[in-house]
Amino acid sequence: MKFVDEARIKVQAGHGGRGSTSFRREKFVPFGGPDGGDGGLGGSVYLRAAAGINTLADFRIERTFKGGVGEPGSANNCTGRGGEDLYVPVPIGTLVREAETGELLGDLTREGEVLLVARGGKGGWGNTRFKSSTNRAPRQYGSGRPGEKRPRELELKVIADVGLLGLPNAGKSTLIAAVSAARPKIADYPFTTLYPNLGVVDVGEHRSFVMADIPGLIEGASEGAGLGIRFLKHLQRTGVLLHLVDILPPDPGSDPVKDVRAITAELKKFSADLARKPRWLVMTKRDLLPDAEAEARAKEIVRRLRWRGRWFLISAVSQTGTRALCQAVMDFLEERKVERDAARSEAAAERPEA
Ligand SMILES: Nc1nc2c(ncn2[C@@H]2O[C@H](COP(=O)(O)OP(=O)(O)OP(=O)(O)O)[C@@H](O)[C@H]2O)c(=O)[nH]1
Ligand SMILES: [Mg+2]
Repeated sequence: MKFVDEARIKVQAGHGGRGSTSFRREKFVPFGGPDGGDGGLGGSVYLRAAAGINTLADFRIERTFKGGVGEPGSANNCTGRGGEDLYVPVPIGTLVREAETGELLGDLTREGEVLLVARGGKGGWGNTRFKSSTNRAPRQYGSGRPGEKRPRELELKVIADVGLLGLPNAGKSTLIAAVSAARPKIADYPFTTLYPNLGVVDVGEHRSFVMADIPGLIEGASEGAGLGIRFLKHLQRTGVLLHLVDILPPDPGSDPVKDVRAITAELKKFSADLARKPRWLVMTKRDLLPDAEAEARAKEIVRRLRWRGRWFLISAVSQTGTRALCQAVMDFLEERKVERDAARSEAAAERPEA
C-alpha cells in the first residue's frame, strides 16, 4: 500500500435531537401536563490509535466522518436516544491539528488512545422544561444544537526508539532485516526503500526496542534531491540515531568521510534539534575487507571525522557486530529511561503541594 503521512479530513458530529412537545393524557388522571422529553445528544467523532495501521493512505481522498444524529425526545419525559459515536482508527503516532490554525489538538502515541475531534450537538429541550407558573401548557421545544464540523489535519510521525540514517545503499534495510522480523526490500540500487519500516529488535527476555528504517538521503536532499528530507521527521521521536556508512563504497571516487559529512549537513538543515540527538556512527559491510584492514579503515574514518561519539563496525550480511550494536542501543535506552524517571520524580518532589 502507498505510504502517506499527511492527510486532511473533515469531521462532523451529529446534530442533537429535537425536544418533544407532548402532554400527558391519561384516563382517570384529571390534570395532564407537559411531558415532552429532551432530544438525544448528537454522536461525537473520535480518532483512535490502532495497531496494524501504518499509513494515512486511507485518508488520501478527503472524506467526511460523521457522528450519528440524536433522536428526538418523546412523551413520558423520555429523552431521545443519543446518536452513535464514531471511532475512526488511525496509526499510532498520529498528530492531530486544527486545520485552520494549525493548533495541536492531540498526539495519539499509544494503542487504544482516543481523541475527541468533533463534539456532538446537545439535544433540544422537551416542552416539560418550559413549564412555569405562568405557562402550564408550553408548546415550545428546543430544536437541538448542530454538532461540531471541522477540518482536521493528520500527520503521522512513526514512534520508534532508534532510527537508521544514511545514504542510499548504506545497508539500512539489510541491518533492520538482520536484527528484527521486518522484511523491507533490499537491493543494490539507490532508493530501494520508499517509506519507513519498523522492526522490533529483541535483545533478551523482555528487552526489546523498535527500530525505524527510512529512505536514504543524499547531498542536496534539503533542496529536494532524491526523495528529499521529509522522511527525517520519522526519526524525530527516536532516542538515538544510527548513522550508517558503507566502509567501502563501490564508486572509486567516493569517500566515507565525505558521505558522513553530507548526511550530517542535511540533518542540520532539516532540524537543529534532530542534529543534536545522540547519533552513533555505524560503519557497515565489514565483510568486504579482511578484518585487520576493515578495522584500520574504520579507525581512520573515525580519526578523520574527529568523531567523538560512539562508533561501531558491523556487517549485517555476516552478522558481525550486530548483536553488540543492539545490546549497546538497548543499554543506552534503558539508562536514558532511568535518568528520565529520576529527573521526573525529582521534579515532582520539588513541586510545591497543591
Ligand atoms: N557485503 C555486504 N553487503 C551489504 C551489507 N549490507 C548491505 N549490503 C548490500 O548493500 C546493498 C544496499 O543495501 P540496502 O540494505 O538495500 O541499503 P539501504 O541503506 O536500505 O538503501 P536505500 O533503501 O536505497 O536507502 C544491497 O545490495 C545489500 O545486499 C553488508 O553488511 N555486507
Ligand atoms: Mg533501504
